[in-house]
Amino acid sequence: MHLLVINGPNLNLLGIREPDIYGRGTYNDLCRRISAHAEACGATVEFFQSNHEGAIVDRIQEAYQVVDGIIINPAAYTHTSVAILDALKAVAIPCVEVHISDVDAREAFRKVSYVALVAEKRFAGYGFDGYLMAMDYLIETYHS
Ligand code: CA2
Repeated sequence: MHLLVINGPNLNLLGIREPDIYGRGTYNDLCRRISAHAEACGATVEFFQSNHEGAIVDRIQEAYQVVDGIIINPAAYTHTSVAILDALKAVAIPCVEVHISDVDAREAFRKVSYVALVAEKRFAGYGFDGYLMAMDYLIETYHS
């Protein structure tokens, strides 16, 4: 199974600020943990991080007929982006939404998620483990 992990704006700054909310691990630490888990599961994984909505839309479109599952933390675009929602709908690739923090326990605006309208599952508030849980879900559900 070939998976794409997409991270949205400012997640490249993980470990630099707000460790009480997002932990002390860096973006590279996150990618290393996901890669190790993918290898243990016999899956392959590629990573994409961008601070730009259109770049994320482009990357989702490029995944069409190439990628078997998408794990996405759209960060702030979770709460605003119809464009990312539409791209995920268009490619029709099984998709799981991940948030490091428990978005439902924070400000009211973080309770809104456009991506939730297309994602099959959401893991929020589990820190980096949420990405691994998303991977397990996709492998259990779609690996034949
Ligand atoms: O909890 C999550 O994973 C979020 O997607 C993170 C987003 C936030 O806008 C969402 O509501 C929830 C923000 C990511 C910002 O990442 C930072 C990393 C280091 C320092 C500051 C921000």
